Amino acid sequence: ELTFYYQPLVNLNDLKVVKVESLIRWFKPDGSMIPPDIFIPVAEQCGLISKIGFLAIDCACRQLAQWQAMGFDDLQISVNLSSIEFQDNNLLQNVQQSLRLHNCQGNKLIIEVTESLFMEDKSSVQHTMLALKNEGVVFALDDFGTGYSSFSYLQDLPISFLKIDKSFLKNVCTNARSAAIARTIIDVGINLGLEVVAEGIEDLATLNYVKDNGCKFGQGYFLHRPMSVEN
Ligand code: G
Ligand code: MN
Repeated sequence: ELTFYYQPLVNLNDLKVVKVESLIRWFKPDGSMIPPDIFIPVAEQCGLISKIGFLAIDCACRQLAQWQAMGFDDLQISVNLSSIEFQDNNLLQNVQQSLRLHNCQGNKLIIEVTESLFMEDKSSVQHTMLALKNEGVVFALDDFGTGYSSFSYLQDLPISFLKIDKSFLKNVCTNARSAAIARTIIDVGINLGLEVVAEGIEDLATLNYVKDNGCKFGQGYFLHRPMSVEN
């Protein structure tokens, strides 16, 4: 009953799809959907999360290989991992296994983590990230600005993409504070040499705002909704 939806991420200059984010979905036989923020914490508590983490990585690599075989050579795919999934002892091994099995280059796989990871032991997080980076894997910091936005972790961890949380972009055109926060996060990302992604773009005005402020990548219902691979 677990499946993956895929939401494209575009270059805001030409609107070309450059990456795809994989999003886990649980559809019950009656067609109803249980959102991941409900079942992931339960899976974490009952010990099933390790299998879900592996499934997410393996399905992403398999799907990427299929798209590459269709000619989308430069496409990258991202997977969302919770802090508990990220700290799974088998993570590195699982990533290596899936990359090899599906014949994927590590630099085509992006792992999205959230700032909650910043509450864990920095040297252990850094160690895991460096080991994965050694395989080519790239990191994105998701939902940025809503958690423990530590500059010290931003300084020390090998993060390539900063994803501005959608809550700041929702009111960018009506709320001066949201606009200031969005603009400031874009500046932080640019000044740190990171690629900035605006997520949750729902209209043209928001797209133009982030683009005019230097944001290179965007994602959101205005551009593309998450969809099944058939769609
Ligand atoms: O935590 P993360 O940023 O990975 O969450 C992605 C979630 O946000 C997905 O479940 C996706 O369906 C949802 N999402 C994607 N684009 C938009 C959007 O434009 N608006 C809103 N409200 N949600 C979105
Ligand atoms: Mn994400």
